[in-house]
Amino acid sequence: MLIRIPRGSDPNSSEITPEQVWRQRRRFVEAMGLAGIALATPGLARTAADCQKALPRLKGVKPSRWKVNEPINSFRDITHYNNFYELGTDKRDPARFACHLEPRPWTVVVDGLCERPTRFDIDELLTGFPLEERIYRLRCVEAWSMVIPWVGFPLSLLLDRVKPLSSAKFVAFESIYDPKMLPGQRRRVLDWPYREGLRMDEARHPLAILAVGLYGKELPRQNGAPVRLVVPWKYGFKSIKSIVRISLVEKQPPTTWNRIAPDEYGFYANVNPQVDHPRWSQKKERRIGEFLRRETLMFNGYEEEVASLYRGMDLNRWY
Ligand SMILES: Nc1nc2c(c(=O)[nH]1)N[C@H]1C(S)=C(S)[C@@H](COP(=O)(O)O)O[C@H]1N2
Ligand SMILES: [Mo]
Repeated sequence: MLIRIPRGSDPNSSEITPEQVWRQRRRFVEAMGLAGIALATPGLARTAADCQKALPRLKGVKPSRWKVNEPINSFRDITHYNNFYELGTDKRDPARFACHLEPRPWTVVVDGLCERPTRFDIDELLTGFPLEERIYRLRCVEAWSMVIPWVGFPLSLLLDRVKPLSSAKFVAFESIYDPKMLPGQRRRVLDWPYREGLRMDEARHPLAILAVGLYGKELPRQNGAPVRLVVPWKYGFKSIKSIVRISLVEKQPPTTWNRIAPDEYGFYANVNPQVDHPRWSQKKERRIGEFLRRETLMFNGYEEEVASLYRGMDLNRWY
């Protein structure tokens, strides 16, 4: 995401050194800041490459009819160009700091307006639900995109287990909050923990999945291990990573980006080439690994499946 992150540096230093040198130095100092924090914690004994090698292959994964007929991005691209602010704000930071995130032990609490609030151990999620491969486009609001072979299961199956009450109109999601594990959380770049939300009918749509893997293996940490949401018709920021809580609620829940910049990031965040972001056009996107930009598709190419969810809504207003 593009935000103006408050910086602590002295504004006058730009007068002393040429602008570019100053910028480079500032970037270096920032990178060192995170690396410095990182070195002080045990995770860095392993390199990101070690963590990736150790990813177990998921068992019993079935192919699904959901596959985009476009080249799939490489494992390298998918794991080295990430947005995961808990692990740093640069696209390369999540890979560098990935090892800090320890995906076991892990529980996901599902609670709120339901008959059977439940704590799921992550391994119950891996073995207790039918895993499918879903090859989806992921389109970031920053105008780049990728095609990713996720492994996961429909979110609706998890919701069924807890038996939502009829008063539950929205689903709220919360990422892990643990500044010891997540060096990026030691700075207030965002209002931690990261939060997202869906309307109940969106959450129950068959395209919305909880992903527990990609390329047939457990999720790499930088992609949101051990479990993250994937809502392919919406901008990537809705696809919240490293989830620890899913709550059924009556009112539209607050979401991280909407709270930071409500005029830029709406609750709905449906991919919409016809509605410009206040600071740039949404008409085109750069597929990572390609040179020419592509036309962005309405609802990220899933119009036929999801347009009915928004019938009658003014998408200029409900962006
Ligand atoms: N917890 C958390 N989830 C997050 C983010 C984040 O910073 N923190 N970034 C979002 C954004 S903006 C995008 S584009 C996608 C990127 O997912 P990927 O790195 O697996 O491609 O994750 C989303 N989920
Ligand atoms: Mo994004």
